[in-house]
Amino acid sequence: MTKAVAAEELQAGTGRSAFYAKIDTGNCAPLWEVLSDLVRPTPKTPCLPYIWHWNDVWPWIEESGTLISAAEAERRVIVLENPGLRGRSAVTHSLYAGLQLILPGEIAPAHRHTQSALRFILHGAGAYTSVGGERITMQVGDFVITPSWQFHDHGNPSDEPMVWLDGLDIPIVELFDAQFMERTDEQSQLTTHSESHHLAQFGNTMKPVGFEPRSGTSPLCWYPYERTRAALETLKSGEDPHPCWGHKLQYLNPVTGKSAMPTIGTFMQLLPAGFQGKPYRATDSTVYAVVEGSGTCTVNGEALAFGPRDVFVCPSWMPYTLDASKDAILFSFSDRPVQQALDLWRESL
Ligand code: GTQ
Repeated sequence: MTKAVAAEELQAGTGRSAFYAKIDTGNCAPLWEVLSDLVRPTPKTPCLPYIWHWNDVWPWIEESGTLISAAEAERRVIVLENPGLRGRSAVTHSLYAGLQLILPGEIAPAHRHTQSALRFILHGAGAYTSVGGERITMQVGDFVITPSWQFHDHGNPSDEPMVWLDGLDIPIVELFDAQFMERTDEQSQLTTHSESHHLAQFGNTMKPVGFEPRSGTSPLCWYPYERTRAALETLKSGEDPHPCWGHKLQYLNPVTGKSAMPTIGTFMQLLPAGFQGKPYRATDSTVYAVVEGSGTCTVNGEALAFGPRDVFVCPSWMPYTLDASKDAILFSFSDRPVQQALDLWRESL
């Protein structure tokens, strides 16, 4: 091939497809065809803004209770699948969410897995989860942690159905192919501690002398709503709300001062009635659950009107605003601690 012909071919791009086909047989591919998709000026996510209204999903949750028991299902959960990620059991690109129903008298048997889980209680009172030898009876608005590789079982000795939002790092653990899970013969674990033992140990900005953390997850597995709500009310009466997020607190591991869970950041915020938030965006796609009040989240121009027990998603880097018509209290979670640990997290406001 002469130099002149080579230059012409180069210009026209002929000969490339034959080359691609040739290297394809050896599991090789040309970067330049995909580079601009791989290394982008700003984030691109398959995750879409979406809201699950409680009134729409509650009949389906109830119906699931007539079709399968908690024992047979192991966990009777309606998975919240992001419309941009259907079939992948993902609420955002990195996290999983579902609505778990446990009926009076039921037990969801003990198991453990490397995935970490959070429970955020939406409906009912009196069901418990046992974790680390402590049986935690849950109320609406409580945030409960199931740390990685800790046995946990759930039960409902009350006389009403209970529903909570499960948030797990399933897609993150899947990315690393680091999944393990185990069952045990015992249906429910022996309880060695009273309900508020860990709260007494770690819930007062103190810790037992001699305590050394064995993992990054908070040794305090239960953050009762009563306390969180009281804190937000105090902030509301004592300071101006932040222009984007109102009064917002992050749940912490009281021993390390870091995020309560190593892979999932968890937050609770109060938007005072009449609040009209300024636009905000961050690289952590965020799942919100409404505890009280109502308002509108506008994501990329799309208005999501929310009320109690609704769950909605704000995807990575899409600007969104939060407005409240009545005092609104929102729980939220995202992969922020993972992004921060990897020097990836960014926000703009
Ligand atoms: O409660 O252990 O929503 O293992 C998904 C997987 C809940 C649980 C889910 C689980 C659990």
